[in-house]
Amino acid sequence: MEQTFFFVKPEAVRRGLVGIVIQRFEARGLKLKKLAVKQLDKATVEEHYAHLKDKPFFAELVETITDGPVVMGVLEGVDAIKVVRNIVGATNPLEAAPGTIRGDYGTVLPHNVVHASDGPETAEIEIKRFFG
Ligand code: IDP
Ligand code: MG
Repeated sequence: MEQTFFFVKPEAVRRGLVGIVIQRFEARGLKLKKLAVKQLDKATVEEHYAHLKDKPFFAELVETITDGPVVMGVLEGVDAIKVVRNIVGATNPLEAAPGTIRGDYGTVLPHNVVHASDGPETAEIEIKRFFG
């Protein structure tokens, strides 16, 4: 069993997509181990996206993740990190395959409905960062 971290981004929370996102994970057999609604602060989000700090869209990205509450959680299952990334789909909703969350509900970057950890090291760090 493996654990991974996700959050539904504020724009998608405002659009009422929380239930749909969690439904997709549960339907695939993943178990919710933790779940919380939280307004993230700027410092935490800047740390979370530090690998992108030199990108031209960094400020806008941080703004969109701090302009309302996220719904964040920990999921557990066999190969959970890879399975969740597959359910979530490609980063750019315009390129994400239909049937993926981003391919079905994403609009235009930086909005793409949901964040999910991309590997074992980041999953461990993110679970600690957001759930302590
Ligand atoms: P990921 O979310 O699929 O792991 P990352 O490359 O880690 O993708 O990027 C983190 C987030 O930054 C994306 O989910 C998206 O919200 C935003 N982002 C990535 N690339 C762009 C871009 O070219 N323009 C605007 N926002 C972007
Ligand atoms: Mg990423």
